[in-house]
Amino acid sequence: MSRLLSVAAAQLGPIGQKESRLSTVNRLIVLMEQAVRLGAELVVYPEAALTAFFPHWWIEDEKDLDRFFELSMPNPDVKPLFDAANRFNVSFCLGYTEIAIEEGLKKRYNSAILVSDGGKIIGKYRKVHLPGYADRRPGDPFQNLEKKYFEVGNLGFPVWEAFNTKVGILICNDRRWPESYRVLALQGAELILIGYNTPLQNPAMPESDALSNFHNHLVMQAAAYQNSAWIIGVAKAGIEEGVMQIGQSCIISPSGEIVAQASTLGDEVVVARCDLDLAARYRARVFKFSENRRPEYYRAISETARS
Ligand code: CDT
Repeated sequence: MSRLLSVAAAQLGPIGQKESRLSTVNRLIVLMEQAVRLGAELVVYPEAALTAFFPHWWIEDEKDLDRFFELSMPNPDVKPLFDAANRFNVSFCLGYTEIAIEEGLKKRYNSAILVSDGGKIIGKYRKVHLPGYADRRPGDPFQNLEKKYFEVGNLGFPVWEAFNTKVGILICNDRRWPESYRVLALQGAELILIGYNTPLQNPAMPESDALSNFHNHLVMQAAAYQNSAWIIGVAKAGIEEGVMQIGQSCIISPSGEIVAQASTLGDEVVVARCDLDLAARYRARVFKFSENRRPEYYRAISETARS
């Protein structure tokens, strides 16, 4: 008997700066319902799926900043999504921005949770690779201030047993780093869930703007193949508060092929039936990590590498 899992990439269009949590959570529930009608057992939402992607703006006032963050999960605003998951008997992965009090100090993270079909949190990941800057770039068409607003994630790269497999989460810029996928795959992850908010433009390197969509798929398709894993990449797309964000949400097989892809830049669901045994087959027959990797060779290099 194959291990089959139907997964939905639930892409979001833009979220307005002033859009209420009620409105956004309703959109997430509509997408969940569509996904369930298409047979999905797991629904994957984008990075920071409850708000506009505020790291694109310089925000000085702490109260203004706080309104983009969640203090607990599920909180009363987000509870209807958990209730819907319970009602529809479907699991979900949700990106959101989090305030945590640690040793009496207020910390901010760019986080994502995996929630079971009973509405229980299975696990949480906090983004490790934070792009951009901590300072303002007045000449840029928009800001990229993740280093100002977030701490580097302190939960490592966890993998959870669920859906008859092992699952890991990455968040946006993490997907550009081969190490992110590798540490999940080495722990046995066969399914990797990724949400992103990716501007079409990179003010630090405008000459690469025409390749933004290509690079998005390049990194995830290569990683799916090299790590023998299913990858679900989900965008918040479209023009959000003046910033054009790429779409291309997709479901990628361990062969590296895209098996389902969104065709719009708005709220849209695509579903694919993922054969988890295909991940196991690629791992056993093509790569055999335990037999063929050469960690002793890599270690010497990673200990000295600086750039
Ligand atoms: N949210 C996020 O991590 N965005 C970054 C933008 C970097 S510009 C290339 C990303 O890697 O998509």
